[in-house]
Amino acid sequence: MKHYTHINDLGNLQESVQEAIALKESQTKDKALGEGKTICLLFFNNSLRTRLSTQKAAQNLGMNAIVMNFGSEGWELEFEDGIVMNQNKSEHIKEAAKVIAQYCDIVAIRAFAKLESKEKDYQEAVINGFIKYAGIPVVNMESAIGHPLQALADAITIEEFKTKKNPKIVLSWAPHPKALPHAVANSFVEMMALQEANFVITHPKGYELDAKITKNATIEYNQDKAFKNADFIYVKNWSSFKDYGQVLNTDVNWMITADKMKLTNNAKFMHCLPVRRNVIVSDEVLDSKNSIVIEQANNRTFAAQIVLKRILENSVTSSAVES
Ligand code: SN0
Repeated sequence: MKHYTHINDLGNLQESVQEAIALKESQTKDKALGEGKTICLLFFNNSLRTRLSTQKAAQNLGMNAIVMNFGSEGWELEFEDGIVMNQNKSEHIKEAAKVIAQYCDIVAIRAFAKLESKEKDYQEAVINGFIKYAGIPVVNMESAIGHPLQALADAITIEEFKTKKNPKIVLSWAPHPKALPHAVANSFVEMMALQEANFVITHPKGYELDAKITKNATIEYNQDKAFKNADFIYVKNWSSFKDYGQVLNTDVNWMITADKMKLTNNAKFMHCLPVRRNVIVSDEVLDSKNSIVIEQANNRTFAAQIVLKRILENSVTSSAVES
């Protein structure tokens, strides 16, 4: 694997999930693989889990990690070609990416959707700019369209907690005061397409995700119906895709409560975090023994470690071929 921008880059998902679970028993067994190698983590947006777990994963593999909060500390980057840079943007991606690539072996990037223009967000200018100009492996730590590290951690968590071969897994929208990106939901749907499960998406009308991503998924607009006999409830807010970036609905009845969870088959509750208590989910559910959000967050380390390991192994093989 050269870059990790999408869950499909892994190849066989189940193999990666099993390898990640096995890794938990001996986290530093591949320490020699990353010795003398450096990863740069560039954040254009806030982070807690992604930053710490990816850094931890890199350290488990013997790598050095350099972290930069690019959004607040970097020069504002220009991504367009041939532009006269006489406005507020100080540095072009061409120089920035090439310079950064000299300091590290892998670059990992977080650059959320701005939710102002679908066309602009879908260009994925930041991540694609680095792929184009850096010439080193690029890892997606949540881009405009996807969050594949989260999706891999989710797959690991489901594998660990499922009690039957074909569990019912529900992705539910829940209300939020801010307009949030589609990335987490998109990658979850794409990951679920690679799993054996009875998968249902539930959200109010107007919150349909990109039809290209949900093309084979079942959508149920009645949340109560969707929750019936569910084994996992995965909750996430996202803004409208059709009315791009708009908050159309803040109906509190979509919040996940203990009563809603009673409709399920004693389902596990999942959320990528950070989560707004008593807006997305009631305290009662989040604090219940069925909530596995902390275990889910723990799996971010092993998801990142599998991804970095695959990239490091690939670079060892490609340099052996070159020499
Ligand atoms: C991000 C999102 O994509 O929805 C990151 C999730 C991993 N979440 C937020 O921005 C939540 C911010 C908030 O104020 O609740």
